[in-house]
Amino acid sequence: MATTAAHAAPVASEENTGLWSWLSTVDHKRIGILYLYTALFFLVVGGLEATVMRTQLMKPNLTVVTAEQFNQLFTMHGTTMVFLVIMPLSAAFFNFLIPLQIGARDVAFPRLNAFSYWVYLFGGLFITLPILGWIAPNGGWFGYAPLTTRAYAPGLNIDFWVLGLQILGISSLAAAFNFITTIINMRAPGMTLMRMPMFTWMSFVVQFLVILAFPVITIALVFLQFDRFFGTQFYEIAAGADPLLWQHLFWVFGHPEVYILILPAFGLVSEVLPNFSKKPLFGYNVMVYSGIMIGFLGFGVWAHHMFAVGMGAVADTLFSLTTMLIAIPTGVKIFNWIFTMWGGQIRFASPMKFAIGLIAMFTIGGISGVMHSSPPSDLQQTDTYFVVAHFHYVLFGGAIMGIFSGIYFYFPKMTGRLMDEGLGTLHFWLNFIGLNLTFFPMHFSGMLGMPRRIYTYDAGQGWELFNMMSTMGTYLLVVSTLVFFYNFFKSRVSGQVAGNDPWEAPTLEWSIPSPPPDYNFAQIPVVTSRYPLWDLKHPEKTAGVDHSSASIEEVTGAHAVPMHEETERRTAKELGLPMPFPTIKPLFTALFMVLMIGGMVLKTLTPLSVFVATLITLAALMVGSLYAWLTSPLE
Ligand code: HAS
Ligand code: CU
Repeated sequence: MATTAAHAAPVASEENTGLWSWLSTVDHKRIGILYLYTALFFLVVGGLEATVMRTQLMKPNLTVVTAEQFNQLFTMHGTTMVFLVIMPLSAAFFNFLIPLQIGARDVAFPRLNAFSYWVYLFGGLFITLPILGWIAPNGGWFGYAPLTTRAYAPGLNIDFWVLGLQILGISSLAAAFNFITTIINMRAPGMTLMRMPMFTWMSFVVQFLVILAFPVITIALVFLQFDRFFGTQFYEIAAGADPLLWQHLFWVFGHPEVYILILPAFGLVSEVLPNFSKKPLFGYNVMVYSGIMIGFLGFGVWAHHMFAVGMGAVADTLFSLTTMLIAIPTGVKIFNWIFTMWGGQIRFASPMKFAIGLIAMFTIGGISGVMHSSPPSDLQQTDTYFVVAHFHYVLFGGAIMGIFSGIYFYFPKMTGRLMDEGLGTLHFWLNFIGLNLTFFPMHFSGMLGMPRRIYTYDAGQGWELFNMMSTMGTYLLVVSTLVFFYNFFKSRVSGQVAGNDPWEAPTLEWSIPSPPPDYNFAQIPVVTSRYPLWDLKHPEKTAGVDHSSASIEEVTGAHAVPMHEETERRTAKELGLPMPFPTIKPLFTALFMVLMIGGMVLKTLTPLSVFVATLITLAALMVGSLYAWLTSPLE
């Protein structure tokens, strides 16, 4: 690793670092950091929920929580981890990294970006806080209607869920359009699509999955919202509704959603593995195409979540086949990562440990997925702990491991300091052992028939040992996460100073100071290959790699300006660069919008006149702040 004594201690990326500067920031890097901290906060919340559940299930017939409380815990654990932890952790990287990786000064719509974050924060609090009074959503993260209609779920619980997910969907959609526009329009000269770093590529695919999948759940939720609040009968079986309507809509969203969760992590490890093998990514083109294939196929498999509903042999067969097909592009990625490491100079630093952890753990989860893809096999496994084992291997062993890999890797770019290697190793091993101890036994308890979502069980069914192991594993995961947080906050203050490029990495983000100045690049780089910094510093590593997907003259009509490393730190003003004004208006628009949508809960609590008056007031405030936002100058 390049040592860093020569570099000065890191300075914050803007002169102003007070609270106000965070509330009003439109800088994509700061918004990324806000996403990171908020998602880590929700990780603690979701983790606590899981720990209480595992304590309840440690032994037969415990009474740590009631059945109703348990329902709320598993619903909120799933909802939190999917929508408030993994997606936003990915968003932290979209925000922080994409502009840096493509050589841009910001995202296409910086204020919309701030808006997305604030909607996420307020929406996340809206859906999470009710658990403090045990009135949280209790219908599972999939919220099956008609069980979630007013007739079967009269309380406020599901109202929080329906409205909360609507709010969070707005945040994801706004962000997706923002990143698609950014990637299409704001790449530096010479940064052709086929030269983009793999993280940006996988993120690009994910944004399309978001804009195609989220509208489907939005529609499903609008139906449910209308059934619950205004007496429509979209899910009312007695009135002729199809009992499977919700399941189809939910899983048409829900399956692409799982790839929305995993592809950013795949992108991150595709940055880490070449770096710590000191070799270009094996089969770059195939990696891009397999990511796109996963995205496409992901829309054609949703009914594998419904093999037990009796769709008939033809539908079951078709969905079984499409599901099996997904193993191919996914396997292609696994093998390409392994070939990337093959013959490389491997360094087992923390990011690399987690990346290799992903390869191993995700493969286990992927293979149990392929077992589910066969309907007769799935009928044995569905609604048991076997499924819980499957999706925790892909989500925790895959998505979370990949994100940890990314955090260790990009922490120096974000903060200017390195995380502690010893603590990182400890975190990795505790995490690795804890995760296997928690989730591997679930394959067995599941095969022995233990159903998902039960709050307790009787002794004598052969489940005791496996449940005890799972609970002990969970406690180990708590310890490992504490080690991570300790490392994170300690290194933030006193970690080794990193300098521009502590890992000797190949891509643009490592050419600028850490943390980067608010304008990112003093001079927009001209890119001539996929590995500009290696071409510059280690040409031997990229020798023989085909960089010729498009010539620089083709793209820019100009001759290449050689890339250089930026070391000076001047302000945007000194450089004469116009930067977007910070503004707090998107925060207010987000706040009033969340209050307006969330205010729907008043429908069953207050007289109609109060309800209508409140909603109209909040709508007026939202429109007012939106108007103020749209009419204020940009830069
Ligand atoms: Fe899944 C249920 C099938 C990937 C997440 N999945 C879930 C649920 C979640 C989830 C959250 O077919 C539960 C939802 C709920 O609450 O009910 N899943 C698959 C398949 C894949 C897969 C085939 N899942 C994911 C990823 C997730 C995720 C990624 C999140 C990050 N999943 C299912 C099915 C169900 C399901 C059913 C419903 C179960 C039920 O009854 O409820 C694939 O994308 C995995 C592909 C990856 C690999 C590993 C690498 C490939 C290599 C190539 C060689 C392998 C071969 C296969 C040729 C396969 C190394 C050999 C096969 C053997 C059996 C040996
Ligand atoms: Cu699926």
